[in-house]
Amino acid sequence: MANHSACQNDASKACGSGQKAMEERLEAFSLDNKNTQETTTTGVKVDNRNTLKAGCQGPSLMQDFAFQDKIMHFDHERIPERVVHARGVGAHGYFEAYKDWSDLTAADFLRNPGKKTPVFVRFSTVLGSRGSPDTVRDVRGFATRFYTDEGLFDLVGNVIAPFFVHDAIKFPDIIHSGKPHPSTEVPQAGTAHDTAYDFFGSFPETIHTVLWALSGRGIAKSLRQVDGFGVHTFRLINEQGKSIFVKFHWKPLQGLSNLLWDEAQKIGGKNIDFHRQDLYTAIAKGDYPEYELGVQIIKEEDANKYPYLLDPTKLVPESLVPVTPLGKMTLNRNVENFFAETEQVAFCVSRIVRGIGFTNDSLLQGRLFSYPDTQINRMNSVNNMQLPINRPINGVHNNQRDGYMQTNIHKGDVSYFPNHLGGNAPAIAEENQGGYIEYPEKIEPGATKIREQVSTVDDHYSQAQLYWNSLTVYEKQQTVDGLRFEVGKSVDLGVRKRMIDVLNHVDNGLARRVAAGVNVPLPDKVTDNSGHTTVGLSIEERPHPPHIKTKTVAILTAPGTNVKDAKAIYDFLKKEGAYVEYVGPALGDQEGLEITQTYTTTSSVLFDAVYVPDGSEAIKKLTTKQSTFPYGEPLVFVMDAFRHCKPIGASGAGVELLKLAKVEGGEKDGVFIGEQSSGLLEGFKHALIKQRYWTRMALDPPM
Ligand code: HDD
Repeated sequence: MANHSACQNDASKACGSGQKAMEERLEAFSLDNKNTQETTTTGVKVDNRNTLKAGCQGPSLMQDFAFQDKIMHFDHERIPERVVHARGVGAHGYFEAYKDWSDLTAADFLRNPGKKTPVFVRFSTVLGSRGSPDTVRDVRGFATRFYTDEGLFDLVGNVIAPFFVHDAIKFPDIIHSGKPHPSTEVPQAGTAHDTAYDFFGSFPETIHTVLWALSGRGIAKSLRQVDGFGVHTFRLINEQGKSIFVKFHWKPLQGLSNLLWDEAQKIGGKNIDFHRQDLYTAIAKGDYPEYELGVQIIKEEDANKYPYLLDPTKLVPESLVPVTPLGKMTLNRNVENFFAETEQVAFCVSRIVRGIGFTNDSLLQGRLFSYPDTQINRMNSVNNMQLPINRPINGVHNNQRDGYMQTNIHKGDVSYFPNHLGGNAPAIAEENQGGYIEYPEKIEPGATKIREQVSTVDDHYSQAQLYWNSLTVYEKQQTVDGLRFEVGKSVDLGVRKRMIDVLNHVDNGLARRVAAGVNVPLPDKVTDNSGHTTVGLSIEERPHPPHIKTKTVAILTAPGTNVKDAKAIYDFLKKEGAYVEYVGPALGDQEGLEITQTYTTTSSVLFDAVYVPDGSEAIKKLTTKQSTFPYGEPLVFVMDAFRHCKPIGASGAGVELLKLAKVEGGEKDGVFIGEQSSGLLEGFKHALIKQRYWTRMALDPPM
């Protein structure tokens, strides 16, 4: 039986703080059916295998309470999916500050190095519905809840630094334009259609973010390898009441990576849960993902150096304000129950703790209303914060009462303040008694109520240029390819022309390259590209960690594979922490090799690298068209890996397969060939660290 203990209300009293306490609290609500007998929701033991009928073939009886109990609950099992960010995956973990940051903030979780503050993170795509594929091109959400000893702090960010629009009142417009067409509900989970590009082309403040989403940033390879951004400028306020502006950043210690568009689409068919499984697997195997939390700090007196500071369509370049790392988050526990935790977690931008404050960014201000509102719609009650995943760890005391699904039993008759009857409890927490610190921000003197946008928003193009200019040639090519696909899916010529016009204001070369692919006349130059660049934006230039932990490698085999050669590479990679699988024609034991994937169950897009060991009999089988491989699956495996710029290796007779798959090049191109796998181990490992050999990518000829 579940133990709904005293943790329910005052968790701090009953359970203490920290990740252990958080686990115990969730555990207190967990239910296990082991060694029990079936009951109704009222606890009555029943046999509910058959409905109650008047005779075996007779009419069902209204009085069948066991049937009603079961079916009624089933009928109500779903709650509305999130209107955006419906598809997501969550994990638990903890955050630890690197040092005492009291000079910056009064926030407890940033002032106590060594203290582990529990966190829950949910990654998501934006546009798709709950069952949509993980690898669609989209912005991804990166929402983190800190269960601090001073209440919940929800940092609800994205993996892309800027946002499409600067004013929350435009949010329904952009989302409606990106969602499937209302007439047909097609297409699912992406912006490659007319209405999205109609909006982007008509509202050029979106272009900076559109370029991020169309580059590798929109097709993450792994959620363990994405940056996170708070997007808005926030305030930190210290105990002395001094405030600074900050931009929050998460930087993954696993490095950054992205998929190629061809790869992303194929994975979408082969394994729609690609990102979820990647995260679950790494955590289950103890390869805990880590992300560093940092801030760009802008002193209040320097704010006017960055006139776009409160405009979320812009970022503050890291070349001007570097990121100061504050601490590290480790994700170390998978959820026990997807619905209870990942689905019911109710992130709200307005959940903030002392030492952190909002700014006048109008997108942020609008979000403060939208999130609590949407959670009431999803959970059908203002009491959604009483759900186990949503309860603050430090206990809740106030005079709020009642409402749907109230689970607390409040004592006494006093539910107002001030009160003599209850000794004026709960007492007011002044700012100097641990209460939330309201920063006494000055309001613009003589300001009038006005529905107008701030002038920095009018500069749509300089940061779009900054982003474009900061990409490598290969990243630019991926962005052009992405745009050709997406704009090319717009049937309406006017939509395509307007989009090319917007791109032309960023960079004429970019616009001409895309135009050439979507049947729009090549535009003349209308603007000069400033040529400005900044650091931290390119995925390719981000250093990779010097190990191959969690890298996935397929070893292609068939009966006749040289077992010694295959085992040498397998054992080496496994020892180095990679996730290695033997792929063969059938599952199970194959001459001493344990085959865990077949050429039907998997494909090279699901791996980081491919290796073909020696064994002439096996290679004959893998390369000859026969009933086992009617479409030359092993060759396609290697061809795809080559096309997607992944490391490829082969030893002995395995080299023949590479030749037939038209794999060219040597070690500098990521192709490792030798007599025996044991001679290639270190080289192959370094290729895996490098991840991709972009020089294999076909670039546009100069136009
Ligand atoms: Fe939002 C969900 C991120 C602008 C309204 N948003 C949601 C989630 C993330 C973001 C990560 C999913 C949270 C989860 O995992 O449960 N949203 C952002 C970012 C934005 C942004 C980084 C710009 C900086 N959002 C934004 C605006 C509005 C909303 C301007 C409305 C005015 N967002 C919502 C919402 C959602 C949501 C409707 C849907 C489901 C939910 O809240 O829980 O309230």
